[in-house]
Amino acid sequence: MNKGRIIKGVGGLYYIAANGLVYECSARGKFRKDRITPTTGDFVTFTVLDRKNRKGALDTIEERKNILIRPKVANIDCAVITFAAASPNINMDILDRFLVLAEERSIPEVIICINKSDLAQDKSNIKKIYGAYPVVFTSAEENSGIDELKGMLKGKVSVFAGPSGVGKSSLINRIIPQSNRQTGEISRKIERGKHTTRQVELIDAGEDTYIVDSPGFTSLYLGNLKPDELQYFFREFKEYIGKCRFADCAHIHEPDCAIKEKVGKTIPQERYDRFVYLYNELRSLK
Ligand SMILES: Nc1nc2c(ncn2[C@@H]2O[C@H](COP(=O)(O)OP(=O)(O)OP(=O)(O)O)[C@@H](O)[C@H]2O)c(=O)[nH]1
Ligand SMILES: [Mg+2]
Ligand SMILES: [Zn+2]
Repeated sequence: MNKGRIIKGVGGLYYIAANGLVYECSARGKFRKDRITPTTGDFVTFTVLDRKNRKGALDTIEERKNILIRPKVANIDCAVITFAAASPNINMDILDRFLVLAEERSIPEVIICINKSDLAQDKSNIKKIYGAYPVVFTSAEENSGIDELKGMLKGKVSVFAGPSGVGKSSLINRIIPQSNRQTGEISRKIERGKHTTRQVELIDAGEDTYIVDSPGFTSLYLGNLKPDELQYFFREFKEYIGKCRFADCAHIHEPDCAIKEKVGKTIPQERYDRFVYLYNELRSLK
């Protein structure tokens, strides 16, 4: 029995990386019976059936620590939420929603990456507002900030996510030159023409480091979230939750609210305002 990790799945075959080699494996029938679909990122055990041609059979899947739906990938260590300093401009609404989703999905690390820093200075105070997260400025065009970003991803599985055209694939090409990701308008045209599910792949960056590219999105819905859960997904609130006068404090209008007391101090006003906005949105959806 061997241990490995699924790096991609194509037409019922799974490519499993183990000890520096990749094995092509078919899944044994029991997964279908248990309604478990092997997913990119899964830690698995498998049996080698043909050592020379590196073929095998997938036996078991370890319990997942987290899973994303789009792109469908499991056991992520890090999400790199990518925006452009300009063209397109930073969309704070999408940024805030994505941060909430990343926390809700239990992704241990979240990095905010502002690409295209060759086009504009940061006028958005990103570092001040989002000080709870590491922020890195890059230019895939000028090859700046790439080493810093690469250093932050070492030894992890990281998913690049963010709006279309911000330079996710361009950054991945800089970090892993041999990855040859499609970039620019061509990639989007091809994408729109496709109706099949996209292939999700862990791209090997060496040294136990993997990167997942994903197609851009234009909006994000927090659909299934309950309004009262939202507070747990604002990292800035964490140490104050449970310290309000009322145990069920919503941190909106209540007196002696430990969160509101910190707004403008350790909790940036902008983040609190966004919490109130999203809280009201979730309530109106109920
Ligand atoms: N000026 C400048 N342009 C960049 C930079 N990075 C990427 N671009 C350009 O921006 C365009 C979009 O880049 P992509 O890498 O395809 O963007 P993406 O985020 O992968 O887009 P989707 O795959 O559609 O989600 C391309 O024309 C790139 O050449 C940068 O740092 N500076
Ligand atoms: Mg892309
Ligand atoms: Zn409160």
